[in-house]
Amino acid sequence: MKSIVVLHHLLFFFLLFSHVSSWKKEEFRNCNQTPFCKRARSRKPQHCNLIATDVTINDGDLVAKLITPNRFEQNPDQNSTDFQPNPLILSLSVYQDGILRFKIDEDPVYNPPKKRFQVPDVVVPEFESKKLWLQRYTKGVIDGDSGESFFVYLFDGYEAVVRSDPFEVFVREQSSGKRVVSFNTHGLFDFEQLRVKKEGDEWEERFRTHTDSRPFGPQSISFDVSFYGADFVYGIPEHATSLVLKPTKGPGVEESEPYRLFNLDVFEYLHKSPFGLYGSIPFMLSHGKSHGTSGFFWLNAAEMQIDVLGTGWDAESSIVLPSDQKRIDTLWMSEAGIVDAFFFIGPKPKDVVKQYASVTGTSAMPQLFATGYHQCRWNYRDEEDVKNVDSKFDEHDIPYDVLWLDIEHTDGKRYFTWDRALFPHPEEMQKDLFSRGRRMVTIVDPHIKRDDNYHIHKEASKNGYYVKDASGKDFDGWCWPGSSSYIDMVNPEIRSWWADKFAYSEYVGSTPSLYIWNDMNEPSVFNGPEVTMPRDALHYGNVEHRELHNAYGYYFHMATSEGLLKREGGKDRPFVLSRAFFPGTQRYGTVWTGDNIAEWEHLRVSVPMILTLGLTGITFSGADVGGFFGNPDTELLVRWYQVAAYLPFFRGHAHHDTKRREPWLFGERNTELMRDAIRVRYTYLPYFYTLFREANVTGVPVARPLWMEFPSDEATFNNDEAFMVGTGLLVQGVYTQRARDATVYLPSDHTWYDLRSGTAYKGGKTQKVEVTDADIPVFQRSGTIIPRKDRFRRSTVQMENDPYTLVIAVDGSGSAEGELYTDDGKSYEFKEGAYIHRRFIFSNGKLTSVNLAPSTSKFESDCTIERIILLGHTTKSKTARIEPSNQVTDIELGPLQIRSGVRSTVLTIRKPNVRVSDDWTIKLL
Ligand code: NBV
Repeated sequence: MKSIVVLHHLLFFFLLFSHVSSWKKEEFRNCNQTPFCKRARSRKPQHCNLIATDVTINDGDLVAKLITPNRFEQNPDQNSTDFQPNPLILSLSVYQDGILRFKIDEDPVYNPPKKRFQVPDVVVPEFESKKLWLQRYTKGVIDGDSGESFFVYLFDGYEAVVRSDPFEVFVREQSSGKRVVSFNTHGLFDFEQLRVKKEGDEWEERFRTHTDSRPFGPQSISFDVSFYGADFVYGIPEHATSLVLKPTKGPGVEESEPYRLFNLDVFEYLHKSPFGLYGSIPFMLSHGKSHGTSGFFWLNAAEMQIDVLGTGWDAESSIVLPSDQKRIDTLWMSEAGIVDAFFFIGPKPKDVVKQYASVTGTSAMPQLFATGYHQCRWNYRDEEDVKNVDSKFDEHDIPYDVLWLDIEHTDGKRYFTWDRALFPHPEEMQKDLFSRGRRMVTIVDPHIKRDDNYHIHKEASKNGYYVKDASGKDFDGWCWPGSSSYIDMVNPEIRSWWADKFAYSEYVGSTPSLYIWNDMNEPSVFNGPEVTMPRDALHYGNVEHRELHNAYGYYFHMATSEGLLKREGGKDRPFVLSRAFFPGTQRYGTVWTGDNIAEWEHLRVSVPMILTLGLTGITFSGADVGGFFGNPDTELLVRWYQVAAYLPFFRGHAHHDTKRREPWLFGERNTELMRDAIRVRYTYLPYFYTLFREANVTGVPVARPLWMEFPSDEATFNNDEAFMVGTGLLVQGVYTQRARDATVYLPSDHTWYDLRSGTAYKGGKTQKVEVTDADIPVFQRSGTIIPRKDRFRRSTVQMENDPYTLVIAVDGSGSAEGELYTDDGKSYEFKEGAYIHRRFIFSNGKLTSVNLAPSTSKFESDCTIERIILLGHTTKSKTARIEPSNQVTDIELGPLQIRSGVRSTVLTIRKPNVRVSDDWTIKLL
């Protein structure tokens, strides 16, 4: 019997992987195979005939009923089960800083068969305190309307309008009447109300060999959203596609799929596709020259599909809209849930990301080590392998901070255990790494092996902690360990139990320098429909999986992150990498873009994917360096290091079938190139850390699309081959073989300094710059000051007391500004004000360091500034005086970069040796 089972398992894995050599379209549903999507997509403008009525102010919200005017004539029998449709309830609230939230749900008065799912745990509690308690609305008629409209104040110069007939919600500028963003302008709103199943209703849905019982029938919602003054729309990750979201429907648009948001484990994904990947964030931004930036966010965790409608898609409709405003229309469709929607008025790009962050939270402040380089592979085989890889980094003088272990380190894919034959001394191994300042990460996936001798399974099944199948039994699916069940992370009590599993006493073999990686949390179920959990599976509170699918991985990540917090008594900041994500993920950790391929096009698409994540709240993200599947040729691998060194999360990773590709395996020259790329990253860590802090406070991402920094420079709007790191660095990726030059657009009227040679370029132009194998073009913008640590060390820990270099790039008026943030790099004491935060201001030949931290700050550092590099400074100073000490120091020519072989020299103030924590001024004489 046992051997038959084993054979069956083998056959299963053979079938699973033998035929899957690349992305298989037919394994995933397209819109036509997804009935709710097909229905919504086929509706014509003005389909919706709802009107808003019975408007009142209730608990600070504007509340209205949405009714079908002639519903009584259609079906006067209110007691009949097919009495349809019932009025819906609209409630609209206004929040500080230009945020409008509105919800549309069924009215409980009509006793719908079930309460529809509203996503909890995403909106941060502080958001509620920003609500502006509405007292009143004004009534009026908009030109050419048959019904009334209701106006409420939204923000300085902006108002929200609920139009009664036809029903529409929009935001407009008060003075000009110009619209910003609107809902149901094209009348595509549709809300399938829950009802009791009647005889003859066929609610089951089939896809390939799977049947979805759909016990609650159709319950989808769809509507149109329009962005005004928009040249482009962005956001809604995760798709491997350009930064700008191209139209998916409309005249001249090759009929394509809508952008799908459905968390899936997609094998060998394509580098150009609207299909859903591992995570979902239903947040779209629009940007244009006239209005600026605005945003729309739909908090909903069910499958979603979104069309970007090309100009002229509505040619046949009779809706008249102002023709003096450019517009992009979009269609949003979801399988279940409610309308819980947010408008963000911007009007600047950073305003919109801040507005979104005030709803879903800003990113967690990472520990300093996590911003360094990570080395991963599926798998580092055993303790000796680990020791060997670690020592090679030292032998080759390559800095790194974290070594990762994939699934093979466990005892038969039972997470929280070790394969003791391969890893007999896990604690010693971690301590040994840590003695050189390095950490380890192990993988913990959500599928739990159904093995009665496995303590996690025993407890979970005994306590009823698993997700249930449609019949109420523990859901049993196939994954790495074979037959597996999945913890129901939606329940806070279960999350707390899971979090306890990370206690050192529970996770035997773990130490404080061990951190966690959550993979497969879409969740991936090998034998499930579309490789995931059936939609009719049941969660805590009788919530169907279809209603919260996209949030499952988020809850798993949350519980794991809480575990790391708990094990340290809340002292240390957790580090947890997750593949699946949802709005709010940024509060719990880091994300990577999953199983990419070792191809140039995948290197290229990693940039817009990471920029999009940053725009939608998740700033700490990265792609597998080198590409997960396949073997990169050496040139691609080197370029990948050079680009990724400037992206927030920097980790090399590879599939077990690939050749080893640690940076020293490709000959001396290539080792040197990869070492240089990693070293450059380490020199910029003070800058990155300062930017992570900015993201932590405001929500503005570390890596930014050019248009975020140059919102009125149209040439930047659809550039996704270059990106900004903060306000100061422009990085131009190189994505082709044997590149000898690169065409770089340098925005606005700034001067840009090539950081390889110090050469100054004029902005507002496209420049052709030389490219060698040694690095990619990176420019510092005039007017900025960037802190670096240029001494070579082997990990972030060893850099702790190193002195800084400041690179000042002066603008036309001889001025520049920049910031430095630093703290203990690991604890939460920064929340109590224990940090150093300085603003450096250079003007009139004087550099001043101004304190931005509380004067009571308890964080101390003896770090000094050992060098100040001046780019574009023209006066011929020979010395500089430091105040208040009155000490005089030399100015001479020094090297620009720490990278080997670079000979360019620039004006340098040598050894001012002022402390970063002090107030001082350095005056050029
Ligand atoms: O755990 C194995 C891999 C992992 O290396 C990779 O990074 C994940 O994205 N995991 C997927 C499962 C198998 C992929 C074929």
